[in-house]
Amino acid sequence: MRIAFVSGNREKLPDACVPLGLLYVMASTPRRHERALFDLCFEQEPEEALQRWLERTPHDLVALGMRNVQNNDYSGINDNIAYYRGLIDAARRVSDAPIVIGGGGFSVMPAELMEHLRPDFGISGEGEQAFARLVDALEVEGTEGVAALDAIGSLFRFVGGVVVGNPPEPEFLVMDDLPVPDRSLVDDRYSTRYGIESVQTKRGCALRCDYCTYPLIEGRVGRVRRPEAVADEMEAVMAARPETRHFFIVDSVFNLPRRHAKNVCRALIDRDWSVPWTCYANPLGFDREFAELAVRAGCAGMEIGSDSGCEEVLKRLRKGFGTAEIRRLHETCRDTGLPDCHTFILGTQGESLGDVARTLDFVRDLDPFAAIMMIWVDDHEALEPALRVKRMALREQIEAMLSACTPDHPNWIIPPMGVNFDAQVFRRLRRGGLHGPLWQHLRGFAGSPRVTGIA
Ligand code: B12
Repeated sequence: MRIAFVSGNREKLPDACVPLGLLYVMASTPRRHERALFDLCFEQEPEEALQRWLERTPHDLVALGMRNVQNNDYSGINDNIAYYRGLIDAARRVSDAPIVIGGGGFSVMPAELMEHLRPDFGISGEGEQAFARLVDALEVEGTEGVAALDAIGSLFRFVGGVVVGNPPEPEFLVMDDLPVPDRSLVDDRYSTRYGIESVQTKRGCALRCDYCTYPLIEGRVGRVRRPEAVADEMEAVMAARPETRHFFIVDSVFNLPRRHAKNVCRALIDRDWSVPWTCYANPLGFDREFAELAVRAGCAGMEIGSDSGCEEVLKRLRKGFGTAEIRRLHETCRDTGLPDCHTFILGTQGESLGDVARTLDFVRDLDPFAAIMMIWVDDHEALEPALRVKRMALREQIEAMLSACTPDHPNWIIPPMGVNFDAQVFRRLRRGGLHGPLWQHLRGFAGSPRVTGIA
């Protein structure tokens, strides 16, 4: 079968991200199939570009990667759905091939997206095995073919006009069994313009944070890679793309399990690794030895989903840690010279304005290297009109509080209000030769602005 893989993602904030998930799926597609990749990230007119490419690329199946439903301030959900619907319609105008969609964005709301986007198939969660089995099943005709489709875990399709989703596979994939993504297929502009690469050291997150969608994508069962395989992959990326300036370890939380994270750091140290990298970290399982190893292994900073400075809110969000653990993490970072950036989400369900004020006080007192302030976005349609009005008023009050704080906190980033976060800031940052997350360039520990060129 000839498969046309299409990466739909065009988001470039905070960075353009290589289509790692789609590359994993491609790498696991049996060699007997022809595979071609088209990445829409840098296309000016994506629908037209897709049509032109499909017209000149013989194919029997279109495999579309959908990474994001939301954008950075979580305001763009409708835009992204309309965009992907436009891509599918455009493909249909020039191609009769079935369309299968998958990716992190698709996986967070697969049934709804099937309805909105109307592809032929959708695969939710890890795609490697399910996609390979779908390709096989599509080659089988009649009732046997239908039975083969029924047996594919997390496959969505229309049966009698209604969306039907198969139950997930009982087992998750073993990461060391998966072929490594082929970076030679990746557009040069990811490394030449943005300089950032992505690497995954494990899948699965056992944490139970109330709102989190990550387990929908990679499950709760942790599956780690051999640390040497991670280091091999990172070295291979540098050999192929020496212009790479930064890596992002895309694991949901890198430091859990702690032993694995330390071993990855040790594998990098053994190879005198020096290219900076960033990861997500959690106050649980964060100790001094890990921080020290990470610094020696080239870590340029860690992003922590601290979420709140209020004990009750942290409990309600089922974070599993309190403010004491956040403080301990910050002190460890400060003592080991590891920049820490904490994300806080203000105005979650049940949170009062007083709770928000307590969180802002907590952040001021904590004084982390950087803080990212998000405002909770409600699903307005699901709210009673009276509650909707109340929640909208709370949002306005939170915005007013944040506006009052910003002059004193140059190291606070507030994406929903465009504070220290818009396309222009990023353009100046990259033009100034600075790579990696923006927050790492905002200030030094002493509080003095480190980079003046971007303010
Ligand atoms: C690391 C990460 C980041 C890093 C990326 C750094 C980098 N250089 O790569 C940073 C911090 C920059 C980031 C930014 C954003 N992110 Co982010 N990110 C992640 C995270 C944790 C991992 C993504 C990843 O690379 N995974 C590893 C790859 C291998 O997995 P994968 O892409 O999911 O692919 C697998 C499956 O999805 C599937 N699959 C993938 N493609 C296809 C295609 C087909 C045809 C099929 C069948 C299957 C398939 O198979 C793959 C292999 O198993 C995920 C959450 C998560 N745990 O997955 C969120 C996530 C992808 N991000 C998300 C979002 C929204 C964003 C942002 C828009 C802003 C934000 N608010 O966070 C920006 C957009 C950036 C961009 N340019 O697109 C959402 C997307 C879904 C949604 N809710 O809209 C996620 C799911 C988190 C969430 N909130 O729910 N992100």
